Amino acid sequence: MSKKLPKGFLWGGATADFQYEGGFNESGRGLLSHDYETDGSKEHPRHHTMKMPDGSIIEPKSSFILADSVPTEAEPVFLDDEYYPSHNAVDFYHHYKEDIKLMAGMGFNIFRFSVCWSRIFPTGEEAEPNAAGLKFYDDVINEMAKYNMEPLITICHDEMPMNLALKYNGWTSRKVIDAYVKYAKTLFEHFGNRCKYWLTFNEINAVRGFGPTGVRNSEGQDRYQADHNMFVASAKAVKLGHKLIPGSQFGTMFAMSGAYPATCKPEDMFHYLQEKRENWYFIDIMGRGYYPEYAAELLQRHNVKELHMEPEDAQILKEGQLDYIAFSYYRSNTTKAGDDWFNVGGDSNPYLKETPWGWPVDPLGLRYTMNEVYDRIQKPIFIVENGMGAVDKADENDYVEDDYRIDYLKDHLSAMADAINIDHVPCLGYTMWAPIDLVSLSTGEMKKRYGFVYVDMDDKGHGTLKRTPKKSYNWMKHIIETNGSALDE
Ligand code: BGP
Repeated sequence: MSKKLPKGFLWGGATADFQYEGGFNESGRGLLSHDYETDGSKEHPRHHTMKMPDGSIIEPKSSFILADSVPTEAEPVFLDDEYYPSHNAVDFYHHYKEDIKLMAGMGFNIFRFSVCWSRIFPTGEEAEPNAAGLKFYDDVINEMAKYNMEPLITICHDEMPMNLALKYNGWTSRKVIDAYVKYAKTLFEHFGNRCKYWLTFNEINAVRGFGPTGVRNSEGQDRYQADHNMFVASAKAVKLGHKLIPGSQFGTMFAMSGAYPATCKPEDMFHYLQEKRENWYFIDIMGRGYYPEYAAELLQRHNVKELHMEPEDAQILKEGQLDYIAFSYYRSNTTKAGDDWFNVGGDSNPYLKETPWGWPVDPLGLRYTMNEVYDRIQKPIFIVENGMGAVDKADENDYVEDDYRIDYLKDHLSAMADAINIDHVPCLGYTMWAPIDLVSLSTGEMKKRYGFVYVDMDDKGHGTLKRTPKKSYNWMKHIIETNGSALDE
């Protein structure tokens, strides 16, 4: 079966503001929940730098995989001897014209980026948005329009203005729902005439803890209350967006790295079912518009006594259902009875090779996941992140021969094409993570590179920031110009 994709298929790349944009002191941007997060590595997890009332410094681990609780009395503090990658990232803020031109050179017709919430509302609570912040994204979108590239805007990618985190304990408070809806409304009114596709949140099923959700406690009651408030915020935004932008399409992005039972032992199979529900919980509520029956068992397992819901919430969830289901897919893992419920990495699979960061490579898992999500929700899907983090060795001209990345992408895109052409899964498009090298979310490293374009910068932010296309750049260009047919070559 040919790998050629349907006409109008959206081809592009995806990024997140605090990993890509920088410009932390520019255009009146306020502090963001990630600004106090250090770099790290696979062996040394990233952490926040915080000060206790007695002056002592604490370092709570900060990734969503390892999210330590942050004491109520701890205040964020910048330390001179720490490096904070979000401040400059790879400086898209000053390189956007060059980067968009490079993306257009590959034939992208869509570019997924996230708006930095604290660039629009520096504390999250201003009466009026920050005009200079809006102008930056105006400039970005207008630049994209020159190349007929449309935006896919992530309204909130694992972040919030620091003020909202500290003042309200992040998403545990319904005050943050109001702040988010006001922020989303500002984006709809300002960019709605140029943006049809929106994502209300990024990896909502995986985010937790202080950096991603502003919540000091990353487990149990607080985590699931925060999730409920995010469901309501998303549904309100979807409803409002549909009203303000005719023809708009809304998704939320879910982390959908697949899980397999480690064995066919019934206990492992049942654990697998329950672990899958750790993700379905989010997709079912947002994609179908109501809490599923199994939620009671799941919440009990997570020591949640009772979620606070307002009487109108059920109706809001029903009316604010997603139009499409977006997900990230990088890997799969295995699970067995007795494993932790929050098992992001999961166990490895003896049948699969792994990347240097231990992520199993499983292209068929992508086809499986596309089918599984569509079978269940019956709404179009959108693959908004997929890619391979690898150590690239650049030559003296900064050129990288990344055949391993080409292999990874070829196999995954072929599996995607089979899901679309053979299994008939409706899929709006594919945005690869991340077209230009940027800072890793989980480790804060630069050397975990994903891009088609090499950026001269090291793990501590040193380098010229010069952009150089890798071998995969021209390969991807050819795939896009043939709308997938070249995957057969
Ligand atoms: C997803 C996030 C991204 C991103 C990507 C790759 O979880 O939505 O922000 O970074 O994974 O992960 P990492 O950067 O940790 O390799």
